[in-house]
Amino acid sequence: MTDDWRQVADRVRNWGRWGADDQLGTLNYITQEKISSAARLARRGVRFNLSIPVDAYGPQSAHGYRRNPVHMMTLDGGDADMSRALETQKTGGGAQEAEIIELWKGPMRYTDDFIVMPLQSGTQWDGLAHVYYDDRLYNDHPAASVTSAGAMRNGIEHVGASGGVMGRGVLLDVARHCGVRRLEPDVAIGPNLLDEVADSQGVAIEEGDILLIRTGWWTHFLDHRDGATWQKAAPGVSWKVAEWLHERRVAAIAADNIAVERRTPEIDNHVLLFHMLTIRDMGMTLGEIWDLEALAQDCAGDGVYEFFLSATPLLVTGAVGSPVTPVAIK
Ligand code: UVW
Repeated sequence: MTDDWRQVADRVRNWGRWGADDQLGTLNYITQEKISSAARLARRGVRFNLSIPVDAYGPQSAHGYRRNPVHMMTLDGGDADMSRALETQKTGGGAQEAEIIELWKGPMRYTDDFIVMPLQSGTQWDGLAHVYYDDRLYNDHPAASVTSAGAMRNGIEHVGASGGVMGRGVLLDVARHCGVRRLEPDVAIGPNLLDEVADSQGVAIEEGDILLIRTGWWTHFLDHRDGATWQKAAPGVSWKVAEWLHERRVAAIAADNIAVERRTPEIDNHVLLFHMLTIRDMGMTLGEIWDLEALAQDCAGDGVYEFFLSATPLLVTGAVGSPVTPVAIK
């Protein structure tokens, strides 16, 4: 039934659950106690950086409004003589030019750079202002509260300002459980399969967990460097997993694909249904394009699928998402 999902939406909707002013959603499940017990999961002190590289060679190529990051130098090692050049040229640059000349009078030299990137281009969190339907965002705010000056409600900065995202991370390695390097294109992972993977890994999902789902799909990008196919054919979770997460009071979910969920719609004309239910109804942030390969290898080696996870977004005021460098510590 094409409208079944609306009944699920009614059941999983968390609006008002943490108050009318709440802008954190299911991250509220991560309590102080949860963080303190999660810290004890860093037993061996081994770290796994779950970010893909931030550079021009990432997976963005499917649509024009998302490009790979552009990194540019504003001062490089060849600029060592800049103060002399500025003094000679007398370009009339005013106070700023005078300051540069002053800074470079002694032997100290430095380099500087900047980056231009869509916040959604690489390893990221989708914030609670990122997705809406029927004109409403999480906690019943109008879509128009995301203005040309940024999100007036549900901006990603509230996540960072709250202390950030950290706690017990649990990896469900679906690809390994299915005995494949990566799932086939367009596979939808349902709740039963997630239960099966958790059982076979001997790990229980607890309230406040940050769940990482490995489809193995990142290896498709590494093998082919074809962002368009990687995005469009991505396997991922089924929209039915939203209610499963809701029942378990999971705090957040992330995956090694473009959208956590299967990219092609399971119901005609309902693209990104899981996004609608999780971000807009439940108030759950989604982590996308995470590289779970090295972590998964280690978990398969020692059979331990839980760890301390730290993944705090940037405090970009009014942003609807943020790049992140998630780190898992076992
Ligand atoms: C959409 O595709 C709408 O967003 P994202 O890829 O950030 O989940």
